[in-house]
Amino acid sequence: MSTLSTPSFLASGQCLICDRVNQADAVVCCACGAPMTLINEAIEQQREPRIITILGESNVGKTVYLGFLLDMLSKRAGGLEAIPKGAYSVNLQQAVIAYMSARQFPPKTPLEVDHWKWAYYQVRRQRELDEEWFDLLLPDMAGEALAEEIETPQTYRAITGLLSKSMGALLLIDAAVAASGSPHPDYFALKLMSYVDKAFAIGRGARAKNPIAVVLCKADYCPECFDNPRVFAQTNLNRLWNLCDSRFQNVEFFAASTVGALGFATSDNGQVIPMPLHAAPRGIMEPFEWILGRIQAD
Ligand SMILES: Nc1nc2c(ncn2[C@@H]2O[C@H](COP(=O)(O)OP(=O)(O)OP(=O)(O)O)[C@@H](O)[C@H]2O)c(=O)[nH]1
Ligand SMILES: [Mg+2]
Ligand SMILES: [Zn+2]
Repeated sequence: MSTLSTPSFLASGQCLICDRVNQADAVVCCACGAPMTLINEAIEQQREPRIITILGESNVGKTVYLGFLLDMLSKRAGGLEAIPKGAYSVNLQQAVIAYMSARQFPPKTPLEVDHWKWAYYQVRRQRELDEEWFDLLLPDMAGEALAEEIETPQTYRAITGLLSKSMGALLLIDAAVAASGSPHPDYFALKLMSYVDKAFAIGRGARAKNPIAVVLCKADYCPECFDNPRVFAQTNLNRLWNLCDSRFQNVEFFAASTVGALGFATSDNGQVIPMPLHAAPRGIMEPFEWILGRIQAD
């Protein structure tokens, strides 16, 4: 039996995400659906994990991005040493890499919170061995759940809880759709950031401090994103740009893409499906490293 006691920041059986106290044998939190295994990890490390939330509409590429990010972390990209905690932390990257190797994109993330994948990682800079480890919790939520939560706050207690506890966020946007002239990604991001503003607010009128990396995904469709993501955002996502400028102190813009070449196939029902012919991750680590730097500087 473990001799470790519950750390002071947690009550016994308290959910790490929404703070509800659950029965000792609960598998998922009865209030928000988050897995209770996360608590065991916090108890073992005796440290509260720092949460970085990946936000974005359905189909922007959250699952693919996070899968590649975790995989690169476990290969020590960016001079970071990262250790996954528990098999559940490896499931997401394994699934994404397996699909991509089979020249397919992974399926949509299910709406139900207990089907989301949560990655719990211990991270530190490899070269600075005297540097302390810190724990990161990176959940992969469903974009449709997030959309419902924004329209009707508190629908998904896991999202409400996650944002109120997040140290930082990655906001993913479909750059290809924005570049085509559609205002839709800009409006969605505007709603999302006004929701985030409430969660991160530090006082009336003050601009939120938590770092937010805006990631322009699928930049392989519009490579000009890579040249100057800020200019791209100011031009194609002007409403979002203005809100960030008014309400957030710590925002940076990045471009990312995961595929080198795409092929297209037709499904049985006549739908055209993109197929990743080969994976070529680009710009995946930069937003994450930027957030880490900001969080550690605090
Ligand atoms: N060209 C290109 N397409 C991408 C890239 N990443 C994702 N996609 C496409 O975007 C689709 C959705 O990616 P997901 O990662 O499943 O999106 P998601 O944000 O997790 O969506 P939900 O799970 O519904 O919230 C994929 O099926 C691909 O068609 C990329 O880097 N380049
Ligand atoms: Mg997904
Ligand atoms: Zn909970």
